[in-house]
Order: sequence, then C-alpha cells, then structure tokens
Amino acid sequence: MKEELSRLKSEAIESLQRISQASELEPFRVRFLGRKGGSLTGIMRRLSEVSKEDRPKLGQLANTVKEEITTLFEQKKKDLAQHSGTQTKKGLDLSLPGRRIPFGKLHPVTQVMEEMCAIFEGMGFAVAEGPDVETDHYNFEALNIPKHHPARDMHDTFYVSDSILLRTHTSPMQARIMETQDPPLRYIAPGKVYRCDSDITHTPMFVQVEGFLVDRDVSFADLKGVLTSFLQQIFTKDLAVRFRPSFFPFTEPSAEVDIACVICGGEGCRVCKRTGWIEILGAGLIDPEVMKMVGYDPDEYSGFAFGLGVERIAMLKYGINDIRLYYENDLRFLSQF
Ligand code: 2U9
Repeated sequence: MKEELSRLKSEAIESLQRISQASELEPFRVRFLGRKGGSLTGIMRRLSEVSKEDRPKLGQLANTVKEEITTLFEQKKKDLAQHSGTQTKKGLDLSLPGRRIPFGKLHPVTQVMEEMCAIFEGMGFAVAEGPDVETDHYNFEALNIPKHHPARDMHDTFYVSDSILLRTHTSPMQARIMETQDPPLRYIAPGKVYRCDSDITHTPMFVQVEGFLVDRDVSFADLKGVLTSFLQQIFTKDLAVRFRPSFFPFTEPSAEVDIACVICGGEGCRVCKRTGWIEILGAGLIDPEVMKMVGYDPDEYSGFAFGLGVERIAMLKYGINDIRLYYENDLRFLSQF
C-alpha cells in the first residue's frame, strides 16, 4: 500500500503538470480526490484490511499524500484563474467564451430612404440610381433651368469646372431615363445631393427621393393620390394632406405639399410654428418644356414629378430637431435607430 500511495502521488503530480485549461480541473479532482470512486478514497477504504500495527502509519501516510495532492491542486486552480483571458504556457485557453462583436446598423437616413423606396415600389415605381457628379446640361439645362437662373449661383452649387458639378437634386437621373426610354414610365431616383448650405435644417450633402410618372392622360389627381398614399404609409396614419400652389422651373403647375403636424396633430405647436401644418415635399405636373427637351410630345403625354428630402422625413418620424446630428458620427445618437 505504501508503494501504491507513492505511485498515486507521482501520477497525480504528472497529471497536474499536464493540465493547461480550467475545464480539466474537475476530472482531475474526481479521479484522485473524489469521495466516490477517487483513487485516494479507495486506498483509505482498504486500510481496514491492513494489520493493526501498520494501520496508523499507513493512515498517516495516506492523509499526507491527500494533503499534498490537494495543495498542488489548489495551487494549479489559482494559477489557471490568474492566467485566464491571457495565453497559458501551452497556448490559448479555448474554453473561454468569445468576446461579443457589436453589430453595426444601417444609418437612420438609409433606413428611412429604404422604407420610402419600398413604399413607392409597392405602387409600381422602379428604382434608378445615377452619378453624383453631373453635367450642367442634365442638372440644369434639361430641367428648364436656364443660364441666368438663381439656382446656378456659386453659393448653392458646388462646381467642379464650368460645366461639371455635384448634382443639386436627383432630377438629372430622371431626365436621363426619359431621354432614353419611351412612356409609360414610373421611376424613383434616390441618392445624395449637394448644396452649399449649413444650419440646423440644412447640410451640404443630403439625401433625396425624387420620382416621376409619364403616360397618356396623367392628371394632378393622380399625383395627389400617389403622394397622399405615400405620406399616410410613411407616417403610418390617416393624416390630412394639403397642396399649396408654388413654382418650380421643371413643373407646371407646381405645388408644395403639407401634412397635418405629426407632433401636435394639427393643434399648433413650436415645430409647426403654430400653423398646424408641416411642409414635407414639392411636386407638380412635368413642364411641357421639359417634355420637349427629353423628346416627348407634350400633346400626347403628360406626367407628374415630386421630390422629398429624406432627412426631413426622418426628423419628423423620430422627433429630431437638428439635421447636423445625422452627420456627426456620434454613436450615442446613431445607435438609437
Ligand atoms: C424631371 C422633371 C421634373 C422633381 C421635383 C420637386 C418638385 C421638389 C424638393 C423637395 C425637397 C427638393 O429635397 S428638396 O429640397 N423637390 O420640390 N422636385 S418636382 O421634378 C422633376 C424632376 C425631373 C425630368
């Protein structure tokens, strides 16, 4: 039994030396020190079979071996705890749980843009994207904005050269489509646009969704139907919509469209400047001059067009009061959406 104890001690020391992961500790404890079926417990149980003279000595020896193995085991446990999370002598502790990698999210403006596109797609519009860097012709000339028009002012437009610029709206894309395809057409053009402006309601880059429909016998009533349906879907309620006469060079007649204030429901508050209405988009029937410029006969075809600022829609949906927050890359703001 003396030899058995000595062998057991050596085996335990060797096993402990091989342990490099916390998960291996419990099987070791059960094997050598466990109350039920542990090797030491087995030897101690057999002490009753030993002669009365040898029993005290062997009992003492068994206790000493048990204490030694227990001390070494506890020391190993401490060592592994200290090294957890770092490399052990034998390599990585693969039993540790992995570090959670935070998921990114789509920018709130992208989320709302995608939502807007999905609503128009539901009404049969196709999506078309085009270049951010445009020619003067498609950004202005083809849209009935002649050379002297104030919209061409250096203070509004970022010019790359005399005839190349950063598009100030996504309308050039619509002109390009009309120029190359025959009616009937139903398209939306989402994307970034650029204007030299910066305050709490303007940023030098912002996102627009513009759209148009061209066919025979298209009327202002069709425009009203499509836009009212869109606004009620994006704000998920049966809200009141009103059309006010306005002017755009590319549409005639033109309208600015208001919705009943989403904050106060039309009662009058700070956001709607006590009017009960919030301006939300611009629209109109495509000007016959634009129709001619893209090669359509305005006596045969008519159409409507509209333009929406995505940041503005998102501000009203989420109650954001400063447009610049979108573009400061502050995760405390962005992660809320
Ligand atoms: C073609 C013909 C007509 C696009 C239109 C508006 C009215 C409009 C503004 C809304 C808010 C721009 O982002 S915003 O500042 N847009 O009011 N846009 S009609 O009309 C077109 C476009 C292309 C060939």
